[in-house]
Amino acid sequence: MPRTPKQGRRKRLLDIQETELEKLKKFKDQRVNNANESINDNSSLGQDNQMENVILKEMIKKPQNYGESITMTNKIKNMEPKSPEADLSLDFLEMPKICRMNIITSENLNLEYTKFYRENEATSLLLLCERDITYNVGDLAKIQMFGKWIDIPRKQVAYGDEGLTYTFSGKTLPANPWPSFLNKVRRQITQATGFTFNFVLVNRYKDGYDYMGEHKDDEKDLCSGYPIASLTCGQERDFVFKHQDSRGTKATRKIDTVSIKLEHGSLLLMKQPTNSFWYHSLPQRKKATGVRVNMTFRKMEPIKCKPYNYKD
Ligand SMILES: O=C(O)CCC(=O)C(=O)O
Repeated sequence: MPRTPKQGRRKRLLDIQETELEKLKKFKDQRVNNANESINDNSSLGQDNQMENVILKEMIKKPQNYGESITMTNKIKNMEPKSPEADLSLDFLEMPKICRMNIITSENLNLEYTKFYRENEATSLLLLCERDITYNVGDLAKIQMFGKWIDIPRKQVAYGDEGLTYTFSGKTLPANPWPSFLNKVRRQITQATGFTFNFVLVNRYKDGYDYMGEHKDDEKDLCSGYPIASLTCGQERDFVFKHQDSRGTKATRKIDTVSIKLEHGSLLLMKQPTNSFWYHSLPQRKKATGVRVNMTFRKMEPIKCKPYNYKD
């Protein structure tokens, strides 16, 4: 008997989950083996290899090239956000056993980059985001640019500890309570990096037409000098850093732009003094067709957060 559209959609979702589960089982076993092998192979790591999670740091000479591109899953295009049929579990999000941080530097640029989640986990996280995140609309989805209020060219929402807000581009965003899956991601990033975070800004780019313009994350309500951890899932996109002295028509020196392809499941740590000297942006890439969700985990200074006023 032919399926109704609803039954068809339900079947597609079940198929996706079944395949993901099978792949995950295989991948989980393999990763435990790999992790054990790598730890055994690196006996010279000293104390670190006694820890449950090992952080390795590697210097990258050429920051441009970060491996094969990931074709974004088309699955989510068929999936309705908050679909009651989708029963994704947090067990998908396993802590990486080995975290190899690639160090990317230039003048006053201090970044660390790693493929944090494997493909399957990153896809599950993306599916969870697509299902469970409700993005801001109306005034909360506008920012001020050259005195005019405009709709942001993407979707955005913030989560964090009670009472925190983030004020930028003339707008104060309140933190919604942590959903459990984002709390888990936050804990895992802390375990891997050693840094704690009390706030996350989530940006969703429906395709390569959505973007984020050049800016610095140097607002007063951020804990000064503290790193920002940027986790990406979905469509791979270029993330571009430009030194403030080398920007636009008023450039006083030539400093090479640093462009990083942020892969599905990747983690970028922006450490000080990067945000005092470098602007960053996610430019349009019109050939990119997939959805991308980015989470920037931040540490806000509670006493510096503006109270949220619903008239803001
Ligand atoms: O989506 C991205 O990777 C850009 C995020 C970003 O620049 C920000 O949240 O300040």
